[in-house]
Amino acid sequence: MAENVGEIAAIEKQKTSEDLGEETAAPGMSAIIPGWFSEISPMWPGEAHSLKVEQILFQGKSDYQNVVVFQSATYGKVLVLDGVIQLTERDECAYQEMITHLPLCSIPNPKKVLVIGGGDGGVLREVERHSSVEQIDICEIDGMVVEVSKKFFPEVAVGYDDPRVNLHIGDGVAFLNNAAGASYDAVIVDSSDPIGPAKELFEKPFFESVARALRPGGVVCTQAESIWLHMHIIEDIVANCRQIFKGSVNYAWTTVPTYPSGVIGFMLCSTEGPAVDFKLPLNPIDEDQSKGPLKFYNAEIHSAAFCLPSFAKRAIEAKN
Ligand code: 4ZY
Repeated sequence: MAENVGEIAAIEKQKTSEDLGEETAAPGMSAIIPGWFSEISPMWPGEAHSLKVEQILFQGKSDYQNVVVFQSATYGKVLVLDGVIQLTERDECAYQEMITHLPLCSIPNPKKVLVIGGGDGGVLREVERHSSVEQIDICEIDGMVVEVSKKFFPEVAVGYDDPRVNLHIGDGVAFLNNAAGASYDAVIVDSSDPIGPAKELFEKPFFESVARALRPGGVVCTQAESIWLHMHIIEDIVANCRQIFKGSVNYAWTTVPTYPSGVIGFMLCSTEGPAVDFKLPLNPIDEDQSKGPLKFYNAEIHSAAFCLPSFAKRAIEAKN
């Protein structure tokens, strides 16, 4: 870990947008218009969302991916992994609050929670709003993501300050395989896209490991891509989850303006045991003002997140 901090200090440079012309070829930083960051990926061919760059704050290469932080003109600081926007200061609340509170508000008194991925710490910050939670384990593969978040995104990385958190830097698949069976009330999988280090987190054996680690009636919420771009991926996830999770299996979605197509989805499943109705939140979030008010999540948006456009509803129901 200390090695990573040194690496960050060594490669950190103060760059202005004028420098960007020569940065266009840099891995993980693709700009089609000078002074702009454009998100180009085979995961969304033929389109590229762009943000105006004011200053590049950090560029590094970890053992797993390229890591970039830049100051944008309108979305605050932005974290980019392998050329894909992971969070912006302006809209991170939507993703972090929804991926966390959709599962945790669906079961009474969650106590033991596992986060896979989520190295920026934002999901931890949200889990901590639940006073019933006694233990939060997090397994993030890339130590550089944790260090960069602590340095550039303190309001997100604040999640690491809670004594209930146990951070493990390592492979989430191996961590789950070594976890005791039936040990977690909830597992939250905050992954990047299924190319690169997160690929295995979308595959059937991973979902089997999650189900094994959950107690009866325990819940999982995984990042499950965009209905506009990735219906085929979603259909595969749904088909696998229906085979593995014998409680409920539901798809929900929300808006995140800086994610591809402006939306992102979540797969929510429960294991056999006490029934879970994900559409009806039953566990309130504590009104602890020291953590600041929720910016995005509320009980109405929780239930609404499960209402799908007809094309997505048909495709998902066909997997029943
Ligand atoms: N970690 C959340 C996330 C997932 C997918 C994409 C961006 C952010 N593309």
